[in-house]
Amino acid sequence: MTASPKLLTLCLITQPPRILLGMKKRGFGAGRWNGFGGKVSPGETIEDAAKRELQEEAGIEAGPLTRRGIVEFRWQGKPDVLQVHVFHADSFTGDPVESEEMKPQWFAIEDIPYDEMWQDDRYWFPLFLAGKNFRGSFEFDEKDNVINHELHETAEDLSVAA
Ligand code: 8OG
Repeated sequence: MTASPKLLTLCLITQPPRILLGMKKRGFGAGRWNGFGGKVSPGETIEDAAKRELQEEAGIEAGPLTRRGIVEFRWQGKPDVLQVHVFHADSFTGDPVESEEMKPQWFAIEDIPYDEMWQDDRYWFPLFLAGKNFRGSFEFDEKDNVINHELHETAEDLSVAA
């Protein structure tokens, strides 16, 4: 039986030619570069959670956020489904600072360190970076290798509140 998905946010800030990523220092996904985000709290909108997590993890306040993707993750033989809502901002206020959870760093978009990121990212980042909206679903083995995936661009307006 499939459990109802756990809602998470992921916020990516781009200011071409650069993108802000953070090294996850602890917990789930530790040791990988990623955007900023986490679990949606009860009673919170997904967009408010995205803003809160960006503030908590990188110390900055997002400018207008646009939801650009919805991606689901599952692991072979496990019932849990993570539904990650991917947001984009190209402006923010404040200076990125290291938190207990993340160490922010700017990267040239052409040097995104995919080898040190979740494996699925190299599939969907190109759509994200090309300005497309997307939906996808990834299945991992127990070593977090992608064993199945489905990904498509969508014409849906994902910016509409969830
Ligand atoms: O609260 P916590 O730090 O555990 O939240 C996990 C964060 O990691 C959240 O921002 C969502 C994000 N995330 C996943 N899976 C994946 C993935 O496969 N790729 C990327 N880029 N981010 C992911 O939970």
